Amino acid sequence: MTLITRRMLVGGAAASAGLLLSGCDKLAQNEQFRQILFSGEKINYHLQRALMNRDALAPEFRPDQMSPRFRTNGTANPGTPEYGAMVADNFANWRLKIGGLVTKPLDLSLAQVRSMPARTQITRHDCVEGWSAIGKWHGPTLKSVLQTAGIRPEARYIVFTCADLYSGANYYESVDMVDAFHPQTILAWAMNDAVLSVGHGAPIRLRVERQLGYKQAKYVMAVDAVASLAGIGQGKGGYWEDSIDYDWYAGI
Ligand SMILES: Nc1nc2c(c(=O)[nH]1)N[C@H]1C(S)=C(S)[C@@H](COP(=O)(O)O)O[C@H]1N2
Ligand SMILES: [Mo]
Repeated sequence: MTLITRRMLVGGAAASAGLLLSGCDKLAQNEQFRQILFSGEKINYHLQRALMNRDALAPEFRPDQMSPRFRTNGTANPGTPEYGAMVADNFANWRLKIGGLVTKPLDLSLAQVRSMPARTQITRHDCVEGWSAIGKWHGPTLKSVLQTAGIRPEARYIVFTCADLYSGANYYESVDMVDAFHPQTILAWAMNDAVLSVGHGAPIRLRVERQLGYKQAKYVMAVDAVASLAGIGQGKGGYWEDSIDYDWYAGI
């Protein structure tokens, strides 16, 4: 599969070099072409980076297009005593820690996160398991939070550590700085005009709208800027990437 796809890609790219050079943006926007090109191979990240404008916005929808039902997936409640205690007091003692390669580490209360200037966006969530849903998300941009903390130049990735455990290890995810600073990347504390529910990741979850569902980390407890993903989990940048070899870059 990988070999065939690579051959197809290399052959295709060589054969249509002129086409790629002249109209790669248009081609990359063509849905069928994108599906062939970005069909889940490891090569996908580099190609996608080269061919697509990573700052482009994900489609946003009208309120009447919102899904009547937005299912939960993966963890629907971390179920640990620590998390249970936080739910019991409405996250009054919850703290979001922003650390790693920053000049000014932050320790934010939920009230502080909720008082930051926020973005609202209605987007489609696409899960690899074959379902999608359109929902409304609201929260500060990750960019504004990171700028408050002062990102150091060595930082290359942002790692999100979550409250839920899988076989004793925290669910985690990571993005590069392009996605971290993307205008639609937010730390959502509200969904569909209500405070984020436990099922959907209370009190905050990541929305990184140009990527697939498993990148949308729920129950975020810590946000760390790092120079490398080596030594975090099994080094592949996320729980599913480590455990069942999902692509780290899950661009859509
Ligand atoms: N902490 C955490 N985040 C997670 C998951 C999880 O199990 N734990 N599952 C992921 C997957 S596979 C999907 S599709 C979405 C589901 O988000 P939802 O429950 O709000 O629909 O969350 C993602 N983020
Ligand atoms: Mo998913």
